[in-house]
Amino acid sequence: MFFSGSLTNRRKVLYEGKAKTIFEGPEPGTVIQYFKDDATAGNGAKHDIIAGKGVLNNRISAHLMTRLEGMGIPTHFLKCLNMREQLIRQVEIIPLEVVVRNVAAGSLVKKLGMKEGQVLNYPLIEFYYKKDELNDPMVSENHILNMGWADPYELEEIVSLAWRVNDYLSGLFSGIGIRLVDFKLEFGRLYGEYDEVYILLADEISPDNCRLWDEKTNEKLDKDRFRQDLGGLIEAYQDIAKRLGLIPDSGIIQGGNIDEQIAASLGEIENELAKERKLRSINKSSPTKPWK
Ligand code: ADP
Ligand code: AIR
Ligand code: ASP
Repeated sequence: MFFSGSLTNRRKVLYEGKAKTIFEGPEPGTVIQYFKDDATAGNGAKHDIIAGKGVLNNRISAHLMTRLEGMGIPTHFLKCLNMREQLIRQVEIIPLEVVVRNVAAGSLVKKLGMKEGQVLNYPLIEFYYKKDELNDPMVSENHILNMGWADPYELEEIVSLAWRVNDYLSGLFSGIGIRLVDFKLEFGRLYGEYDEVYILLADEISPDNCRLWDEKTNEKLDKDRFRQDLGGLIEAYQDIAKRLGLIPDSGIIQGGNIDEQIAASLGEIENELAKERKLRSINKSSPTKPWK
């Protein structure tokens, strides 16, 4: 049996999202993030269930958040509980989607008539107001301050963290033959003992919210495979997991259902996970990280 047993059956749902469910956590200040197999696009207009997607996103996001944390970027991630769930710090989500782009694609191409694949002169940051009813409209820094979605200090911190995430992840993906075209981040507020605010990277970082192209072939290895009906989404996500070293090169272990196959393959590198946890506990004891 590959699953340590879902903890979520007995827990209260705090929020039912399109791709994830947030459950009450075991301790105050924590919640459980459950990764579903639902794939949506166009704010839910297009929907499908893609078996195994949640397992892969849970693992990929846990890995990337751990690596970012290792670089001193504060994140909400605490630990993986099982193949679909992770324990995270509960934060007050800042209602912004922070998009960083290195290469023109997606809505930038549509909006400005650029050629897909055109390398930008330098990375571009964009903000969208996170509001499904309004279709997440693009907003300026001025809107953010004017509406009070974040204060100037918070915004400065968000921008600085977004650049650092881009620098680090661009290098990490380049090392495995992948171009980080663009991605979307969410941030949240964690209140300290004296009501001081720490900004943490929240939500997920996975092929659901990054555009990842093979450096040599430009093959799309992300959710655009679903958005553009290209097929082969799971194979693409598995390729990312494999290149990140989360699935052995020999591939997915056969037998059982797709969850079990992916879980078994990921289980083979349990040692690596243990190493990551050790790294995290060292980081946690660091006095330079007051949010821990
Ligand atoms: P959506 O809300 O767009 O349908 P998801 O299906 O990904 O998105 O749902 C996950 C929800 O959980 C998102 O609304 C996200 O803002 C929120 N969230 C992510 N991380 C945290 C966190 N650490 N604390 C509280 N909420 C979070
Ligand atoms: N994104 C934006 N909203 C939801 C998501 N997942 C991500 C996309 C893409 C980047 O933000 O996955 O990586 C820019 O998206 P777009 O559609 O504005 O080009
Ligand atoms: N996340 C949005 C949706 O689920 C937009 C997208 O990813 O295309 O509809």
